[in-house]
Amino acid sequence: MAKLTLYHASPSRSSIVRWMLEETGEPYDLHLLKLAEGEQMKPDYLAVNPMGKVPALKHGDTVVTEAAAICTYLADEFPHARLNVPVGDPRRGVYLKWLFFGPSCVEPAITDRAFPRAEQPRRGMLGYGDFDTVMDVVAKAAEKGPYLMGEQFTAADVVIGSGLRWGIMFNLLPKRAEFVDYVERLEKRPALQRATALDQQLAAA
Ligand SMILES: N[C@@H](CCC(=O)N[C@@H](CS)C(=O)NCC(=O)O)C(=O)O
Repeated sequence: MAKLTLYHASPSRSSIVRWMLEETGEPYDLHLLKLAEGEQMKPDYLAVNPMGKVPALKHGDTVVTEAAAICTYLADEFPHARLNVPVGDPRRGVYLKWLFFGPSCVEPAITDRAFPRAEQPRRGMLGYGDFDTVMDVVAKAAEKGPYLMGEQFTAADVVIGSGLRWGIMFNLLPKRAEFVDYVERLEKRPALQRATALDQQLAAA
C-alpha cells in the first residue's frame, strides 16, 4: 500500500489533516516543519508545495495540498472509513458544498473579522458575502446535527468543525449554542482526541 506522509507543523492548519488521518485509521508518517525557522520556504519543501504552506500530503507519488482538498482526497481514497459521500449518492452535492464552504466562506469570514480591512469591500464582491450570513448558514446545519450530513460524520465535519473550533478558541465567533454543542460533539470523537493529544506532545517537545 502507498505510504502516506503528512507535512506538518503544530499548531497549524495541518492539524486539520492530522485529525482526518486519525479518522481514517490509516498509518501515516509525519514530516515536521519548523514554520518559525522558515523551513516551509526552503527549496526542498517548495518542491512539495510551491505555496510554502502546510499542510501537504504525499500518498505514493501523489502530492495534495490545501487542507480541504486533502480531506476530500482521503475520504474518497479510503471509503471503508465512511467519511465520504460517494459519487452517485444524491447527498454528494450537499457534502461537496460543505467541503468548499469551509475554505471559501467560513475561513475568510473569520479571518476578515480578525484582521478587518481598511476599506470594506461591497458584499457582492466578497465570495462569502458577509460574516453574519455565513454564521447563520452553518449554525442552522449544526443545530440540525448531529453532523453536517445528519447522522453520518464526514470529511466535511473535519473541515468546517476545524474552522469553528479555531474561531471559538480565539474568540472570533459568537458563542452560539449551535456552535458550542456541535464542537462538543466533535470533541468526543476519539480520532480528534488522539490527534489533539499527539499535537500537544509535539508542541511541548
Ligand atoms: N489555504 C491553505 C492555507 C495553509 C496555511 O496558511 N498554512 C499556514 C499554517 S496555519 C502556513 O503554512 N504558514 C506558513 C507561512 O505562510 O509561511 C490550506 O487551507 O491548506
